[in-house]
Amino acid sequence: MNKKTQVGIVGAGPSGLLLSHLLHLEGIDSVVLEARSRKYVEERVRAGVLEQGTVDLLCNTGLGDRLRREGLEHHGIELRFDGRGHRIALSDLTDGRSIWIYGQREVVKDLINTRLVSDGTIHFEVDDVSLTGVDSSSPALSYRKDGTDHNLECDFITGCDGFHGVSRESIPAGVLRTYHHVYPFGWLGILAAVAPSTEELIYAYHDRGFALHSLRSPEISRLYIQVDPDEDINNWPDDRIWEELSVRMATDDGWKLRTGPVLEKGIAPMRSFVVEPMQYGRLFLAGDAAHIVPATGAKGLNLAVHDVHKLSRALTAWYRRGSDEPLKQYSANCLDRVWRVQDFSSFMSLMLHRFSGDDGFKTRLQRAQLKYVCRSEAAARSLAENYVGLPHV
Ligand code: RFL
Ligand code: PHB
Repeated sequence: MNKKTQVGIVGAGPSGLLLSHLLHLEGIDSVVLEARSRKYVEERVRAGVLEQGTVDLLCNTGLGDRLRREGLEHHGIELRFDGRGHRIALSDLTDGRSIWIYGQREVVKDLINTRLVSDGTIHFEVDDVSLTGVDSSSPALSYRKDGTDHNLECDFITGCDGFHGVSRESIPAGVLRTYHHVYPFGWLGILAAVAPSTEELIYAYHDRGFALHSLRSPEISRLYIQVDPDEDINNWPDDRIWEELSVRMATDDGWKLRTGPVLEKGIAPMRSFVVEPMQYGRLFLAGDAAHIVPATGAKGLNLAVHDVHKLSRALTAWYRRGSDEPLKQYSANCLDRVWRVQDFSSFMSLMLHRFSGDDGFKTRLQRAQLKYVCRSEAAARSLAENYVGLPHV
């Protein structure tokens, strides 16, 4: 079957769905193709921290109702090491800016609902998506749905299909420059049905490795521990995870970690990855399809939101005024922020994780860094402004 749309979007993660929504607000038609089921994308447990700028954009584009009601605004985070906690007062250090705890699941559910209420087209469970003619003025997406082959003619294609997607791979060899760094650790993450043992996020540095206490709601906790990147999840029964978390987060004054039923657990690798440019002909890459940051800075989703905001504006300029300058600038504009965020995420990762084989040199540098960030207002302000999201990069 042959069909047409203005913008063909591959992937119904946060980037693809938000782009489709922003384009709709500008009167631009799009079709989203997603390999997985609606249930799968709505239940995938991932990000939890939204920057101020992400929240502002969602609220200003009609996606703020549930976020304002159920999201939790946070004004600080804790760095915990040597048995003591040190608060970084995010809002005091950044003229009142803050972060919000609102799960990626919820963002995705809100986006899917909003698109479907406005008669938006999202095809879930499509197979064999492939891109053709992206270096011409008539690119197309072919795919199979319920056993039928389809061809979708587009003005533009956007690759919002994450790190493992097909869009980036369809760009001829030699066009993209790839930067890839794999960190020598992964994160074992759990979602647990237990009230958080803390009001603010705790990033804990410990001889046995990094640990993080985050949350999703007053009843649901999200916690992580650093593990080897090739660790087998079967080595980690729930009791062992809770025990390890308690040890790594212990304080001298006897702080207690509440435990509860584990609802979900998994291990994620930590990597930094960027392709340059984020465009080839009429194909534009956004979000994890173009870049990955280690989760220690809580930035991947926020970066994806920034990309598609820029892309929606550039596409709007093309459709409204016939101007292709913003599209030409898209990649360079995004990459400025991508590299700022890579640097911040790398800084947080190198400061907080244990590196095997360290003879003590790295550990001493890490302690010096942690103490500096906690004692110097200038250093704390730098961490805070990056964590809440720099408004103008
Ligand atoms: P996604 O979410 O990977 O969505 C891509 C979608 O494309 C689909 N797809 C295809 N569809 C059709 N055909 C194909 N051939 C396809 N191939 C793939 C996939 O099924 C999927 O639905 O990318 P997107 O939209 O760019 O969004 C990026 C974010 O998901 C990601 O950056 C964040 O989750 C990163 N992240 C965090 N970001 C934050 O801003 N704050 C956080 O607190 C935060 N915590 C995290 C995180 C990522 C983590 N992991 C799992 C690495 C915590 C963790 C543990
Ligand atoms: C999360 O809540 O999933 C989360 C929080 C902070 C991070 C990464 C993930 O740095």
